[in-house]
Amino acid sequence: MLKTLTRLIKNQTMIIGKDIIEQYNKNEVENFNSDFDFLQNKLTKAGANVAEIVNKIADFQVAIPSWALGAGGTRFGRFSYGGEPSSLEQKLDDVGLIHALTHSAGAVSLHIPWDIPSDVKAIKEKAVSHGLVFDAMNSNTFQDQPGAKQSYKFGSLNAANEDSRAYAVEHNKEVIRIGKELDSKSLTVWLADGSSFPGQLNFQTALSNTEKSLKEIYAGMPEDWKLFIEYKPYEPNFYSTTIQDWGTSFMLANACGERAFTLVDLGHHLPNSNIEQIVATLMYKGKLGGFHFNDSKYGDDDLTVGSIKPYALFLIFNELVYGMENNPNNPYPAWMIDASHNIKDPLEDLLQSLEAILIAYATALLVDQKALKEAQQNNDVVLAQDILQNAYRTDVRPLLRAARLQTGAALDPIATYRNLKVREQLISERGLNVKATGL
Ligand SMILES: [Mn+2]
Repeated sequence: MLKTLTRLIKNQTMIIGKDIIEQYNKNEVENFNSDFDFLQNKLTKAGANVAEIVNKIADFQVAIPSWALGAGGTRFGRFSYGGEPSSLEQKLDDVGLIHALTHSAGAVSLHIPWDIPSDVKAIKEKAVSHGLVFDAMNSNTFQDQPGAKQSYKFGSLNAANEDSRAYAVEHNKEVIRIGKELDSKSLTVWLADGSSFPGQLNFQTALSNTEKSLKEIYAGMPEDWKLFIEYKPYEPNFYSTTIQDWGTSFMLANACGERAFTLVDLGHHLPNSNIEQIVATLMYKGKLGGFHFNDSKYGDDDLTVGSIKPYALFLIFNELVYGMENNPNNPYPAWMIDASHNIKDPLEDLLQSLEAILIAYATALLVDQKALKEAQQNNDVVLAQDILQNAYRTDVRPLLRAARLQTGAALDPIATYRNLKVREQLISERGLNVKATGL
């Protein structure tokens, strides 16, 4: 049964063809049609352009990071998941499976040195075969690699030790070199740099060292590249982090130049931060370059997108949609899921995250911006809130399914994934006790 539904190509790689997906969609298309007709009528009557919204959903692509395909861990332990990808090729295959099921994950974000391609040409061909492009490259100066000539124990770009700083700058330049070969166009820098005890660091020296180092990296980028500077308030350092918040990142991006931007990671804020306002502020200044999706209850929990605070996610998307329409000075943001999964099947978790992202995007597209502006102008607080919540409370899932039907993706990606026994097949191909590289 399995063999007839999935195709094995020469190196035993599982791919899901459009014909197989079509076959599964047939069972659900009737239910879909009635749900979609109902919603389409309702939205059209309210003045929405449904076809345009469906096209926008179909076009929305989120990069999958290479480290999200294996089971993540906590500092207390890690529980492996069978069939994890143990090479860059297999990681691309996994992203390819997600993309085949959703047509929303057409990009992959690599982490260096975990994913240095040994054969660039073969890797590029593999990506093309899955319809994938290489999004932002990620450098790693938060851990020492075997044989490292300098240590990042006391910082990298901010380090008091000049040799550590130079070593970290050189690593970022190496990441750019690899990224250029893969036709990536951006570099994301996230630093663990900070201090765990008062007095450990001179704040101004650390900041000044970071600025100088980032400027050197920026100067080493090709003209058509962007630099994304990611901030985070704490962890792994618990007293101070040198790039602790959006303001610090924004300041450093401005110091570097016009192709440097702030990157917002949803989990990198103190509890109850108004992230939607941060998004609005950055887009107003044309400086929101990258976006990392996840969800959290307390800190950088890296939970499935939309699993804890779906309304906050909607409000954030409302600002993103507003900014994409009203801030032409802001580049189109680079979207990525930045989550780490400890107990779920990583691929199912990514499918859930993609669904949550697209739901938030679709509901934000339903916000009647004209009516909202009027309500704000009239100081009609009740109406303004209602306009947002009317959009939020609309079940937009038929719009997502319409987009997937349009692109040949699965009406129900997780059910199709399970029906096709993808995980079982990955385990039989790769084994039960493999560990994704980098984890
Ligand atoms: Mn991140």
